[in-house]
Amino acid sequence: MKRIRRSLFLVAALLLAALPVLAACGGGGGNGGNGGGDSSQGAEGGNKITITAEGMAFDKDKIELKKGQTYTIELVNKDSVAHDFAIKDLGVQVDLADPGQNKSIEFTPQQTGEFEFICTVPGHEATMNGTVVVTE
Ligand SMILES: [Cu+2]
Repeated sequence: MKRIRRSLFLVAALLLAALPVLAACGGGGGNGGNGGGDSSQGAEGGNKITITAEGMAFDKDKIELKKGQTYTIELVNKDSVAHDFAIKDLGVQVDLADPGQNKSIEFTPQQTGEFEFICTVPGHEATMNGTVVVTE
């Protein structure tokens, strides 16, 4: 009896000693996983702006950007006539996209404020326009 008790005590003591080590390992692994998820989201998720042109209109009338962040602006032309996309005050000009074409540029806003975006094809600005809002 005495021997069995002693060995049980030893096993219990060993388990208790090992628990903090196991807990520390588990916590470290979890944090590493979270960090990886965040960084991949920043690279792909928020920085692509897709603007679709269809029926002589853009699908957005407001685009919100952060100063100093780099964006890819993609114009998707689902209309039956050619369109482009420009923010003249910021020097942004996406090339003319024929029907069914996509055109894109990279752009990093360097100033805050509200700026008008339009399609520069003559006669289109009346229905193809909106506002870009750049904040800190
Ligand atoms: Cu147009």
